[in-house]
Amino acid sequence: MQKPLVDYSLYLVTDSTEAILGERNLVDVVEQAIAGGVTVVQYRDKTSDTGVLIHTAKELHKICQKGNVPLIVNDRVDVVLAVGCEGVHLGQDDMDIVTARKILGQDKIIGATVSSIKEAQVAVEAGADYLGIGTLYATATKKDTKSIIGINGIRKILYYLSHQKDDAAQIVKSVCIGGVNASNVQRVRYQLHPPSGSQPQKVLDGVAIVSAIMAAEHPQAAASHLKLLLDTPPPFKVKSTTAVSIPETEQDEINSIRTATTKAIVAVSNQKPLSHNMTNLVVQNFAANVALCIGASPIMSNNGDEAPDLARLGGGLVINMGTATPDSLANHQKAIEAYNSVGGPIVLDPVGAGATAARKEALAFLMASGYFDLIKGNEREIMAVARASGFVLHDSESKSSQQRGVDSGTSLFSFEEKAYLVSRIALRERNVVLMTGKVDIVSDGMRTYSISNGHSLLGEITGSGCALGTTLAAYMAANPEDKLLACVAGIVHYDVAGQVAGAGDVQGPGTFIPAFLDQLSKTRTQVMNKAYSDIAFRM
Ligand code: 3NM
Repeated sequence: MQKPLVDYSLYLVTDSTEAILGERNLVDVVEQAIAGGVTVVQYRDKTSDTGVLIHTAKELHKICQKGNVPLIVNDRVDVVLAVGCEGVHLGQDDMDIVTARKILGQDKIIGATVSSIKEAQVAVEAGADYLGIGTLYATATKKDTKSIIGINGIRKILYYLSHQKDDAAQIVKSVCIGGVNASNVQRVRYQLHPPSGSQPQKVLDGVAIVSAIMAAEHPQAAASHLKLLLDTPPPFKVKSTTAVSIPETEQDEINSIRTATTKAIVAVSNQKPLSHNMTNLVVQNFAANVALCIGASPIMSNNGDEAPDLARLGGGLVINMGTATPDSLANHQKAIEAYNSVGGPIVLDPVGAGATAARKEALAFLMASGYFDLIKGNEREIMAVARASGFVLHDSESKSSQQRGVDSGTSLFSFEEKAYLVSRIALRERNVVLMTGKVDIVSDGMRTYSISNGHSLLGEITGSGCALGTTLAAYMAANPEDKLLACVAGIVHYDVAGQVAGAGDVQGPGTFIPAFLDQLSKTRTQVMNKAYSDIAFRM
């Protein structure tokens, strides 16, 4: 017998516990999952006696063979031998791979759980056929996982493997595991594929899933939905179809940004895109007024259940973490799924993300829940995002970046350092990142721009940062072909209006608000009427 060629794309790991399987029959559930398109099955049962394990594995093997899908048994080399199935999956505390290989021979598949470069190196050298890399995200299915390594931890292991000279590292297959479900599977795959034009790198061969299939009410439908998601490019990617070209000279670049900005402002006015805000009470009124003034259509709804209907209207969503609670997070999660599934742009505004442990957790939860086209925040907030994205900041930076309120505080970094951090996060998250401040820095990882318009009074009124999120959601919705330039246009519109309003006849923050709203609307009308000869913005 030859080692089977395995399609690892949708790898089901079973679970026989009450919490996941309930009263249902394991073999029935797995049979449905195979009918839905699962490509490999791992029988994982940590508690049953050997007799039960062998009996169940035999039953599973029959249906796997019928569906032409390999069966792998977790931990138990003896059960693999007794049943004659295709392979074994070994955790770090299980039998070592070399011994298992001696017992099972060359024709069986051996997989290994790894969560670090060192473990990956050991497993590959010992001859593992595939690696189960995790834990990607915290999961209720397995609470005693060693470490949550996130997208970045997985990326590091794949990067390490790509750069090894030996064949074993090149041919070893990989799946990720931990918290993968229908709402994040496309983003996980997308973020683990390097952007085109960058160095070639190993990509994941599949995703390993327990609860999103095993605990689903209809395992067949759940599996086929996941398979469809894996087989189709993510909607947030499909919508941005224009290839991004970078002009040759700086002047050409500025000119092209001016043209794009004018076009984007007109597009928002013409399309009146919905700006759906899930935000805190403090800023709702102001943000809704800002949306109207820039030409968008605001809706302030924190109810996740109506997000799917709203997402179909083609607008953008703002998730503002200002007053995050377990209830609001559950609503946010539903909305993220709804917008991600139709490719509607989402802005994450991690308000005060560095201030408390609860907010740091909320940020990690949201970043695991879906794909954000734009993450915007002040310096402290973006540093919290950097940490959630897997950057290791030095202790001194971490301590001094402890946020007190939601205000921005004094700067810790030079402009160059900030620009570098912003572009690195954008590259890692494969999205647009904006750090607001005296000078706004925005990047998609390839192109980084700074915009130094605006006015100090913008920092003295509540909600100006949140309403910029409202603006940018509408801008990205109306200008999906290049989200970075859509954001630049929105920032320019917003900041120039602030600059002109602040330079006018205002007495202070109170009179600044109406003057600012007037200017937002005037700028737009003038651009629409072509009366605005040139937008005087500084890049
Ligand atoms: N192993 P779900 S995480 C079986 O990190 C298992 O090694 C993990 O379950 C690891 O898909 C995990 O329901 C459970 O999140 C994954």
